[in-house]
Amino acid sequence: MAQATSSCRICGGVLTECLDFGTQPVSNAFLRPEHIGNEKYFHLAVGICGTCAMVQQLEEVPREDMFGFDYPYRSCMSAWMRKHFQQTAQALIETELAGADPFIVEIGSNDGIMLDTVSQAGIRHLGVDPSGGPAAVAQDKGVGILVDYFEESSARAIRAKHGPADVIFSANTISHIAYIDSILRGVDALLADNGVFVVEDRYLGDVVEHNYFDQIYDEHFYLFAVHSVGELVSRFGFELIEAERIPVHGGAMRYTIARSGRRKVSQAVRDFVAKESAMGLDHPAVYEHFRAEIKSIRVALVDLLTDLRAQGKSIVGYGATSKSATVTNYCGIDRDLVPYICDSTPVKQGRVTPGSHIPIVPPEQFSGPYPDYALLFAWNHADEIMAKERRFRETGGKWILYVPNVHII
Ligand code: DWN
Ligand code: SAH
Ligand code: ZN
Repeated sequence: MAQATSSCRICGGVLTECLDFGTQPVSNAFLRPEHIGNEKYFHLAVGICGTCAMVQQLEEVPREDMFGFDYPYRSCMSAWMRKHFQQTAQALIETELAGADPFIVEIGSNDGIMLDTVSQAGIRHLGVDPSGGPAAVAQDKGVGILVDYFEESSARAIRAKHGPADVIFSANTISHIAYIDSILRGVDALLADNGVFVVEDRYLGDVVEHNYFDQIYDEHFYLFAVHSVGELVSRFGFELIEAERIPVHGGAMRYTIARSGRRKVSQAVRDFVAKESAMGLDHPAVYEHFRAEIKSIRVALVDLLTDLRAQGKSIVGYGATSKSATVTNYCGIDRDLVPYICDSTPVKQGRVTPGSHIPIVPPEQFSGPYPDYALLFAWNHADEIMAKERRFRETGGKWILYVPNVHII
């Protein structure tokens, strides 16, 4: 049963525990085989605030354990995501960045997937990201990066050096930052009076509706909804003025935030808030159904993989995602069930997955020879990967997916 545990990081309200995944490793800590046994674990549990409705984790992993030079995620691995961020950048260039000498700051710029387009347009920009590995990739493309954590102090230093930002952009990052109050004070210090703070992140409504339980892992400290983001920003002198659905990562939202009273609030914001309330997203009861669904996915997936292996079928994983840490460790999937995972990220290859210790190999190994089944951990890139690996199905191979339920394609 759900129980009250601790207090909200944002407003101090009472948190009700909704989901408990037990002990989990740091999700992006892919390790060299010789380092097995030397891993960091934490307790992955999620609660909802009775006051501001923000869904958040109950235990915080120290930021240095998650991010740093070795952070292996490279946003540019997906052609779909490259196109998405080119379009996002282009739209900002034509609107908010159309004035004289505009300046944009990105929080969590990774390998420059978004700022590359801005930089090529000759617009003043600065990416801020503490992970030196992906930052070096961005710098090689000519994107300006400050290798640091964005927070109030670094934001003030950027303002002093470069002046106010017309746009502060952040995708799939501020939800990763437990100290989000410092982020918003930093935005307040850096943003121009009529500037906008644009945030993209996976949407809580989709996570609950489509059983995306693997979107819950250490980095996803907060799970945003329109209502909770509106409440959050209002505490720091801002207003949520626009909310738009975006077709990435299984279902996401773009939030546009301005200083309070500066811009008109769109009807879409009010409509989403009403819809979320009707769904019960702001109430712990909605998570009881989600919790039951997660348990049945675990049973169905492990049963399927075990049966297939007993029949002598070969199975490999595809996409060593951060999400796969929750799937493999919560379900108890190890290399006996899935002997290896194919992934196109060079820095992940030759390593093993955190906790479950499944080796990661280059995608070239997928076809040599094809397995009978492939477990698609990167389900959010299903169209792109299935198109790329079309010969797998043409030659009789089958994909296994586990969201919104376990099924075979
Ligand atoms: O929020 C986050 C998102 C933006 O990225 C971060 N917390 C970390 C990360 O999450 P993820 O690791 O679950 O992201 P992806 O984009 O689902 O990861 C896809 C993985 O699959 C990558 O390791 C690359 C790989 N891949 C591949 O092998 N072949 C991806 C594509 C598109 C491919 O064709
Ligand atoms: N924006 C990219 C990357 C998301 S991964 C995309 O959507 O694909 C999250 C990124 O946030 C990582 O590159 C990580 O290093 C960065 N990050 C984590 N904490 C941060 C902080 N306090 N300030 C800036 N970036 C941060
Ligand atoms: Zn709260």
